[in-house]
Amino acid sequence: MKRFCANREQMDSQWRGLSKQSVKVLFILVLVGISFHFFTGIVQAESKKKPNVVFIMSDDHRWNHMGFMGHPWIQTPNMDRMAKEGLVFNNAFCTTSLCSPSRASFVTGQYAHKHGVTNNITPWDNKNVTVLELMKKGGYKTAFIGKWHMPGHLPKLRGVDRFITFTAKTGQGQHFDCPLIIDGVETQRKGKYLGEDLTDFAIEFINKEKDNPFCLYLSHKAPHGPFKPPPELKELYKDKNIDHLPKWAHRYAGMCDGEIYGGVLWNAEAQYKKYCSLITSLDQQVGRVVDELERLGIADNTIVIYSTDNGYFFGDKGHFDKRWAYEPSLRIPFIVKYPAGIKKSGIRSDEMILNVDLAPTLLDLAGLPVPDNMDGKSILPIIEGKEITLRDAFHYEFFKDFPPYTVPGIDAVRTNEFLYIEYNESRMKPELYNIIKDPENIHNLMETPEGAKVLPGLKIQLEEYKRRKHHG
Ligand SMILES: [Ca+2]
Repeated sequence: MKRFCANREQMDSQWRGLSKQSVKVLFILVLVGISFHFFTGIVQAESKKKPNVVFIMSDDHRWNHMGFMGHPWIQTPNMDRMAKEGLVFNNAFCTTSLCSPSRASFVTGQYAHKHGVTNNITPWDNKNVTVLELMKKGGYKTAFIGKWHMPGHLPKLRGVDRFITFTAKTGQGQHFDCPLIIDGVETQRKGKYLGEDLTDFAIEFINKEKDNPFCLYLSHKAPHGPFKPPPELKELYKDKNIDHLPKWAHRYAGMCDGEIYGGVLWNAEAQYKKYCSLITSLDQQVGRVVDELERLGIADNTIVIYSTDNGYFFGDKGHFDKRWAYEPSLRIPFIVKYPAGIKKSGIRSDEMILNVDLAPTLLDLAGLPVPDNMDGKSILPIIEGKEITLRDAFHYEFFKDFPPYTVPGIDAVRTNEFLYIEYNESRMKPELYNIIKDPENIHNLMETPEGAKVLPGLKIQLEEYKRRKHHG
């Protein structure tokens, strides 16, 4: 018994001794385990963290008016840097070259004939589902900041944590002192320059949501007319010449094609320089957003896309503004900066991409399903360096505009080589151009041997587009 007790005491003592050692060991093991699990968790969470999205849209930015595109004097250092560090799409197009229809196409991924905003006076139907709504459902914090410019009442936009916009001048806004509707409350903004004001709100949103996946849709008015740059940039280009513009952009050009206002009364040269100054001011605002992402240390996992709603004529074929189905009107800039996703920076893609591709691309990026009723396709594989062909042609549509605009309804097919245009309810005859040989769309190939070779195929293609347009 004693022995037993002695043994027991010994055992107890040994057990107590062992117990202390074991507790230490266990404690260390648990600590190591917890730490390992904790840090692994962080790494996994970081690696699985959904990318943030910043889409910066401008208004009427002619596709080649950036320094990196070879413009002789325009200053766009921030866009140039985006191009250098990111990916530029050489062949990006809008499916309708007009503000409201194209904006609705960007935000819904659908053609105008589907989302219903066919021109600047047909109302936005709030049954339309926006990409922001889908991103919100997918766990993103979302904001629409800037120019909404859809006809009809300002919608109670679903799926946005912030909605800052304006209704001034029928949704066009104004570059100075533009009242904003901030989450439904109209607020005076005396002394503010719109581009800067919107960017301030964008930066505020980014800072607030920097730890969440967020999707910011920042929609600028610039460089849309009236061309009113900030005072410090007003004279920036006064000593530059406009020799690089098409001859029709010069003084008397506007007298052709009924464009007297654009060419003569409007003083194209002075207006053009202000337009370019506006682009430079826009570039500064783009730079502020990109810099802020870097300052916050979230630039790597944030995709920044810069584009515009439609192209812009500056005297090409005697036209100013947009709407027509010619190259300067169809083409839009499209730059992507996404350090974590782009395998090789500073490259150009020749893939044909469209405004309707934005929404499916963002959903794809977020790992969310793309609804069947979206017309666009995700360009994410191209961004990630995969060799794929999305399409080799697209349908351009334009719905008859209202007075004083005289542009008729248009259906056109644009392939990589040809542009075939038909006009609706108009006496204007079809036109056909070889894009490669004739990028300025001067030589109509209708009723020529070259045209006769390709016309049948293009007509079949366009008929198919029109069938889908009218019958879904
Ligand atoms: Ca526009």
